[in-house]
Amino acid sequence: MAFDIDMIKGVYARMKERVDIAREVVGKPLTLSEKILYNHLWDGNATTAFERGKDYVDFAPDRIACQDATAQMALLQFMQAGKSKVAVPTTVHCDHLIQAKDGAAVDLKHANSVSSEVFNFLESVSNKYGIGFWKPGAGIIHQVVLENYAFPGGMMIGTDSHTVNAGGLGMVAIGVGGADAVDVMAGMAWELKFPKLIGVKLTGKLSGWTAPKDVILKVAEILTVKGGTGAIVEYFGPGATAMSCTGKGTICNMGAEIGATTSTFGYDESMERYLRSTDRADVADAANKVKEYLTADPEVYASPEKYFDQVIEINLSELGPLLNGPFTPDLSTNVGKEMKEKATANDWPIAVEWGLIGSCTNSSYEDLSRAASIAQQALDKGIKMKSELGINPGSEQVRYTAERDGILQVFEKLHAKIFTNACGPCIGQWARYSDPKNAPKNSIVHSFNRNFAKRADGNPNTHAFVASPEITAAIAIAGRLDFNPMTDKLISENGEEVMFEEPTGWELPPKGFEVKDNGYLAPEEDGSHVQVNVSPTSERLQLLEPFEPIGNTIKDAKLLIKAFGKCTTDHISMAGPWLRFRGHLDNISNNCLIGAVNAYNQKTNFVKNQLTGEYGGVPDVQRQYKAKGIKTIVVGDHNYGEGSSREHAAMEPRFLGVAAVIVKSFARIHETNLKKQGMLGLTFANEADYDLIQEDDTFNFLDLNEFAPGKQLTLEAVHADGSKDLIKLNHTYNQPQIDWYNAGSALNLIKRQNAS
Ligand code: MIC
Ligand code: SF4
Repeated sequence: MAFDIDMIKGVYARMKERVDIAREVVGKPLTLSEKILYNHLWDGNATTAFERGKDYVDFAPDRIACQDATAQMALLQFMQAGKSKVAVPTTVHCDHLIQAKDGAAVDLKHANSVSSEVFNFLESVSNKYGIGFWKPGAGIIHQVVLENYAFPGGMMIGTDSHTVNAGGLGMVAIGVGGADAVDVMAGMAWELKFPKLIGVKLTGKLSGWTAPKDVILKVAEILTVKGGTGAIVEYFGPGATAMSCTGKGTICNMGAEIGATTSTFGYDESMERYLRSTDRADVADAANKVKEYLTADPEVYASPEKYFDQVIEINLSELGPLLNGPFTPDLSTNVGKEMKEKATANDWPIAVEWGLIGSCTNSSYEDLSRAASIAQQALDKGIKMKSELGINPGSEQVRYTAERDGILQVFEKLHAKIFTNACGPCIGQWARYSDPKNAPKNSIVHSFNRNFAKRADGNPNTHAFVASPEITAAIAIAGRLDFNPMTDKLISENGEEVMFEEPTGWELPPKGFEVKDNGYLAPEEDGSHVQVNVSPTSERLQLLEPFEPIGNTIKDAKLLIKAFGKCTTDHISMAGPWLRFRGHLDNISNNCLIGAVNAYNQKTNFVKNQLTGEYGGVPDVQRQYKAKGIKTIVVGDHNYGEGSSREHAAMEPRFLGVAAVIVKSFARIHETNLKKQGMLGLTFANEADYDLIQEDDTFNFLDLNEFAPGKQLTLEAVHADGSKDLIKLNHTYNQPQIDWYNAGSALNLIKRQNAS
C-alpha cells in the first residue's frame, strides 16, 4: 500500500556505482551520511568532492512528507506552480490541528468539526495532485513515516523540523519550509549546503532507568541549541547497535533541538527487526543485500576523528536519567538531588502538576510499554498518582496494538487521559486553561522535544521539563520534580514505604502490530477532475497573491523590532490558538513577532511606531508602515528562528512589508525560508554592531544594487541625533537565491519558468 518498494530498490540498485565513484572522487573512506548524500545527487554520479559547510549542492530526495499545519501553505504554493501531479511520492498527515481536552473520542470529533474546512481542503488537494492522505487521528507524521515510509539509505524532506526522526531508520531526512518542498513536488532539485559531519560514538549499554531520550538530552547539553547547526550528526558504536530502532528515532528526532540538519544511524539488526515487524520484510531483504553501503566504511568508525569535523563520545553505561529545562531543551539536570538543588536555587516549582507522554519524539510501542510498566507498579503497590497524566499514542497502529495488549488500560486505571494519536499538548493544542495568560506558576514534565515558554499550554509561567517516558511516568506519579525513582521511596495508600523497580518493556509488540483502519487514503490515479474549493470569505484559507520584489533600493527604512535574546519560530509565529490560521496569510500575520521581546523595553508585542511616537502591537505598527509604503527591518540575536520549519515565520513579515531581517546568527531552515520568500536574511559581520541599532534609527542600504554572492552589504544606520554608523552585513545567498530575491520569491521564479 503506502510505500513504494520499486522506488527503494531503485535507490539501492544505483548505490554501489554512485558510492564507489564518490569514494574515488572524495579520495577517502566515506561516512554513512556522505554515502546517502552522494547517492542522491541531482546530477547523478559525483564529479567533484564537495566542501562541507560551504558548497551548495542540488539533491534529489526520494520522498516528501507534510503535516496539516504546514501543508496548507505548501499546497497553496504548489497549486500556483502549474503542475498536475507531484513529481515525488508525497504524503500529508493531519496531526497538529487536534486539541487535547476530554480524551480521544470527543476531541477528534470536535477537531473534525471545527477544522473540517481545512481537512477537506488538504484531502481534496492531495487527491487532485497524487498525494497520499493520512486522516486526522491516523497519527503523528513522524511516527507514521517511520512505520510506513522511512527506509535505510533513503533521503527525504518534510515540512516539519522533526522530519529528522526518520534517521532512526537510517535515512537522511531533513526538515524544510513549504517552499522547499514545493520545488521538489514540482520536479526540481532541492538545494542544501553540503553539511559538516559530527560523529557521536556510543559506547557501553543503556540499562535500568536510562533511555535513548537521555542520550539526546545529554547531546543537547554538550552541543547546546545551536551546536549542531549546519551539520549531520552520525551515531555509531556498540551502544548504537544495542538500541531499538524507535529509540534511535527519539535521538534523531531531537537533533532538531540542537539545530542539526539531521541525524542518522547505520543500518543494523534493530532496523531490520523494525522493518519486518511493520510489514516491510521486502525492504529489509533489499537492504540486507546492500548492507555495507548502508553504514560507514569500516575505517571511519575505527578512527572517527579523521573523518568527522567533530567527534563526541558518550559511555551509555555511565549515563543517568536527565531532565532538560525549563524553557530551553539544552539545560540538563540529573534527576533527584541535583534537580532539588537547582530547582530550589532557581525557584522552579517542585510540585509537578502534569506528566505528558507522547509527541513524535516518544510515542512508540516501546515507549508506551516502558511507561506502562511504571504505571502498573503504581497500581500493584497502591501508589496514588499525585499529578495528572496525559498520553498521546504516536499512531493508530501503536494505539490499536497497545490497547489490544492492555497497555492503555494500565494508564486508564491510573486515571490518565488517553488523547488522540496527534501532536496535542506538544504544540499548544491543549485546553488546559481558559485564561492561560493569567495562569499560575507551575511545573510539568513531558516526553516531548520542545519546552519553549508557553509552548504546551500558553501559560508563560509553566516550567516544562523534558524527560524519557519512563521518568515522566515516575515523576508524574510521585508529583515531585526532584523525585529520584532509583533511590527515593513513596508512601502507598496503606501507609507503607514502597519503591519503584526498573522499567521494563517491549521493543516491539510480542504479538506483532495490528490495526483495523490506519487512516490512510490513497489518491486517485487521475485527479484532474477533482475540484479544490477555497471560499473567498473563509477565515482559515486564502489563495496566495504573488509577492512584489522588494527591489534594490531600500532607503529610509524603519526598525520594526530589535528582538532581545531567544527568538524562536514560536516567538515569531506562535502556534497553539494561531494554528487555525495557517492557511490564511493575512489572518495569521496578526501574530507576527508578538512573542519577541523588544530589546528597548523588555516587553513583548510593544514597539514604537516611528510615525506617531506611540507604542503598539508589532503587527499593528507594521501594518501602519505598510500602508504608508515604508519598508522596515527586524533585528535579532543568535540562532534567530530556531525551532520549527514553519515558513509563516518568514511569510508574515514578508507579507506585512518587512524588507530585511538582520541578526547575529540564523537557524538554518528559517534562513532558507526568508530567502525563498524573496526577503533579505543578513547577519552582522561584527556581532557587536547589534548594539549600534537604536530604536529611532532610519536605515539605508548603500550597495544593494551590487548584491552578489560572497559580497558584504553595507547598512547605514542614521540615529535620531543625525549621527551615523556604517554596519557591514554578511549573507549566504548564492546566485539562484539572489534570483529569488530579484523575482520577489522562489515561487515567482518557478511560475515564470513553467509558463515559458
Ligand atoms: C513544531 O514542533 O514546532 C511543529 C509545530 O511541528 C513545527 C511545524 C509547524 O510549525 O507547523 C516544526 O517543528 O517544524
Ligand atoms: Fe507534532 Fe510536537 Fe512533533 Fe512538532 S514536535 S511534529 S508539534 S509532536
